[in-house]
Amino acid sequence: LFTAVEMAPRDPILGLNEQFNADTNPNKVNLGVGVYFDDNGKLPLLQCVQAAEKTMMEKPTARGYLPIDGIAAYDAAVKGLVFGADSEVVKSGRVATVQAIGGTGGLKIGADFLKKISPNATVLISDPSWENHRALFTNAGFSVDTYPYFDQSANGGLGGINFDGMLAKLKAAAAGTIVLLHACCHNPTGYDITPAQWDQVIAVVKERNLTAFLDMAYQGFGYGIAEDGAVIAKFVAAGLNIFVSTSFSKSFSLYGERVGALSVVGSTKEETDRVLSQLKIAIRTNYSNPPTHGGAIVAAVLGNPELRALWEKELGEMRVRIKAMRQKLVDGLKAAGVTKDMSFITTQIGMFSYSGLSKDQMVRLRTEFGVYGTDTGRMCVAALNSKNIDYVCQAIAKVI
Ligand code: PLP
Ligand code: TYF
Repeated sequence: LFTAVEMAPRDPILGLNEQFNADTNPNKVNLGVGVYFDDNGKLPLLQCVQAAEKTMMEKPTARGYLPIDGIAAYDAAVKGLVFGADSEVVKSGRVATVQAIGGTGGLKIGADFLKKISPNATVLISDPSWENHRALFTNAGFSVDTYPYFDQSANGGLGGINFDGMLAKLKAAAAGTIVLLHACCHNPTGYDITPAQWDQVIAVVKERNLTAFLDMAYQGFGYGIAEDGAVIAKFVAAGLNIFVSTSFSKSFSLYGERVGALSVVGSTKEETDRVLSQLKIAIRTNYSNPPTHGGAIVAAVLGNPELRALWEKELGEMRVRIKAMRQKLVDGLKAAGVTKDMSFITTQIGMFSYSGLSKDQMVRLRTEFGVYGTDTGRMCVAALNSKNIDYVCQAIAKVI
């Protein structure tokens, strides 16, 4: 049965983790995987999460099956975060939100539903994108192509967004094409388009009758919850039927709990109810219904004004710390003798920086210094801290 089974390639990012764990260099630094660590290099357990769990443990509940679409209070809270609780689109019942197994689960449920209603559509992802985007939509049966996004030759070789190329590709796309967009904090580059550029993208999506699928894995890591959500409101204001996947892996530091969601905007409540019924079929045929614990934590935090304020404070601290590390990286590289202008690192946003380093340089960083980033030059700046920053700057300076 298995004689012809080929060995699958390792996930390039998760594979790096294994290599990092096996590295005996005492100074090693993992800037590979997109995970936020605090200034002590520890994965945080947020206070708001601890408080919610404490209350939950004081009144333990039995673990029956959840509804197929998850905890109702959770889904309502997601709608509030993504669209605004008082928004017309939510109040009129035009948003179908289902709890999902992480942001990945939200993408997969959306992909399976789309395959049913638009079986021949092509999916366009950014070049480059989170590699799982391609794999996931390919696995759901779509052919996946890319739109230009990052251009290393832009800004005199420092790198930047090829917006003209992106827009031209979208303009040339066939009606019905599914366009996967990073709502904020683009992974892997760290470059987001401007609000004015979003307006142009939205105009093309509308004019060409494309289907926008917004991946929102980092809401709150750009400029704030509401600020990062503003792009969604723009799509809604344009009257578009959109898909939005949400992840709380990073924003609640709940990676292993697998808490996410998918939201779909319909044209009327009646249409949205039909869409919801189909999303439930997709869930049922994948894993029946979601797990309880992570969703219950997020619902408890978002449903309690004090805990919600605490969460926004803690999320804000993560955001501010990442920005401070970006500045320290720029300053540290300069102090370490790098003459190239690296200030683009502070114009990038979110957890990642496309550093512009070559594959050879990234391999040297890893093998000679134990500093792990991806071969593409991506570094997770959210894993830098006041203890490892100098070492990382020295190492980068030596390979540049
Ligand atoms: N989308 C993007 C752009 C991501 O970077 C990630 C990161 O993990 C995900 C989706 C998946 O999120 P989750 O871990 O919640 O499945
Ligand atoms: O891009 C990252 O590093 C994160 C984590 O298959 C991740 O999004 C990486 C690879 C993967 C799943 C999650």
